[in-house]
Parts: sequence; structure tokens; C-alpha cells
Amino acid sequence: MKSDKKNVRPVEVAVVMGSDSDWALLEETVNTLDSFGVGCEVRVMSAHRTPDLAAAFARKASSRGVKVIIAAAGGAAHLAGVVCAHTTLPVIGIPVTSSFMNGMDSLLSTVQMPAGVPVATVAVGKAGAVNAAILAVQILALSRPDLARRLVVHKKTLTDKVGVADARIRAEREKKLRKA
Ligand code: RP5
Repeated sequence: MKSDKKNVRPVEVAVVMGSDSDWALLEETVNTLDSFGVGCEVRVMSAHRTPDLAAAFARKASSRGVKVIIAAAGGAAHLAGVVCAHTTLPVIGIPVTSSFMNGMDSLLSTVQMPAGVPVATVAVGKAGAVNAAILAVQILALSRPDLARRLVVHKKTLTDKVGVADARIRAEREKKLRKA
């Protein structure tokens, strides 16, 4: 498919959000996809305010070369479910933190899909925004050895960070005990 002009990579992941008020969170998703070198497109559309656009976008996504759709919404968070209703592509749902129940409403609206129409729902908030991108990369990596290698490096980075944190906390504790 055509590349985004600012992004020469082919677009393989579509990131859609229910409102531009979700963008601060979704930037985490896009930054994570960028860090893996995965091309994405970013769109604002709503299950409630632009239902025809959301359905048409989902129907055409596969023929445009999109392989995974990430959909984020808050409150009565139906966007991922509506998108999923109109495509056979894998759909990952991000529940956006909301003002009413801190995202519990978004979580349940996104995750409680009926049998046959799965939305792979990630955690509420930043962890979910990052994990949605990583899950999308893991799906793409099934047929992309370069991405599979990047995921191995990513895992090692996580492990190394814990090692550094462990050493720091133990050193601080030993220092405190020596002073006592
Ligand atoms: C949802 O309603 C959006 O995804 C957003 O999280 C929430 C509030 O939207 P705005 O009123 O800020 O546009 O559809």
C-alpha cells in the first residue's frame, strides 16, 4: 500500500481513536510502533459521532494493506467493537482512562465482546497503549523475521532494566544498613 508521506515505511498498522482528546495516550502507541520501525496511520473516528466512517474504514482496511487495527476509546468505548464487526483483521482495543470511573467503564465496554467477535483488549492507560503496539508488532513478526529479532532485543532490554534496578535497590539498602 501507499506510504504515509512523512513516513516512508508501508502502513501496516492503523491506529484509530474516538476523539482527539485520546491523542496524548495514543502517542505512546505510535511512538512504540515507530521504535520498532513499523509504519502506521493515525485517524480520529467515533463509533457514535461518525459511525458510517468507522464502519467504512474497517471494511476497507484490509484491501488497503493494513494488517492490524488498534482502536482506542473511553467511556462508552464501542469503537474497537464496531471496527471489529466490519473486518476480519485482528483488532486490539485500548480502554482510555475516563473521568467517570478512571477507565473501568472503558475497559468493560471494550473487553466484553460477544463470542465470535474478538477484541484483544489491553490494559487501561499508558501500559495498554504501549502493549497494544507491542502486540501488533508480535502479530506482524509471525511473518517478519526482522521484527521477531527486534522483539528479542526488546525483551532483553526489559530484563536488563530489572537487573539494574535490583542492583541499585540492594546497594541503597546495604549502604543504609552500614550507616545504622
Ligand atoms: C470517546 O469519548 C472518546 O474515545 C473519548 O475517550 C471520550 C470523550 O470524547 P470527547 O468528549 O473528549 O471528544 O468516544
